[in-house]
Amino acid sequence: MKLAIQDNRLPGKDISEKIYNAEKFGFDGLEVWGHKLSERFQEIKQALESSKIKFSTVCAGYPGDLLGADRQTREAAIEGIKSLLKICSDLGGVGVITVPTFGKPKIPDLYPWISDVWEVERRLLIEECKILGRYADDVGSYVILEPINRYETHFMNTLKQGVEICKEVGIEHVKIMADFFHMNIEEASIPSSLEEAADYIVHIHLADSNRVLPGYGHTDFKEPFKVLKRKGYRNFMAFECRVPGDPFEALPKSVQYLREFM
Ligand code: LER
Ligand code: MN
Repeated sequence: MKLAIQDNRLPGKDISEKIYNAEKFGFDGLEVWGHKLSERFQEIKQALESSKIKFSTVCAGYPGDLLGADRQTREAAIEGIKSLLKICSDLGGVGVITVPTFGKPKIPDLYPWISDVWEVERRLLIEECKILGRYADDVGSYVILEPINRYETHFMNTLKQGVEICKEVGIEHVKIMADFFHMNIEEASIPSSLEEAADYIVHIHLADSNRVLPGYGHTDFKEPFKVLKRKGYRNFMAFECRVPGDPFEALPKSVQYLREFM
């Protein structure tokens, strides 16, 4: 179990200073947003070379929409994710966080073929994940499907729904992640859900119940971390949360708080 943080949560005038601060605060890894990542590739690579911080993950930021209504939108997402998978692999990271779609369904009701839109979306995503998964196998970084809470998407809200998709895709480099903020809304029990999905989890996002730093809300981290330890989880857990007050105080404090349960 290693702690990472998204670069936009870190203080610092540029990526080198942010990475320097991340190391000082006790983090092991860095997650970055995928938008225009090719333009930032060199500076990130260089900054990481003089630090103990490893590259963790790319968080979305690709164009299009995997469950968009037209082919152009879906192809843009597929090509965008492929290009991020390659960059992630070149930076030595785990994979690219992929949210199938945000908001309401865009695919029309296909009555009388399949009138359940969720089923059309599910089948479409499986085919897209097969294309992405074959490419991901080749470059060696994961397509990381992220279940998101119901207020952000109608599609794939729980770890179990994500695991079902991975099983149907059946390709090594298509897996899921677990985000503590979304799980706090959608899962009946965070430890039990982690336990059941453990074999498919390759990444984690950390936030407290209010999406502030761990330690600032009412989410229990002790029991879930026990499960992850028992299941042999070795990958990153990246902070995706608001940092209140002075980051030089709040970030190391939250790291220390979590380390007690790790
Ligand atoms: C969105 O709420 C989220 O959790 C991110 O990881 C994906 O953009
Ligand atoms: Mn997340």
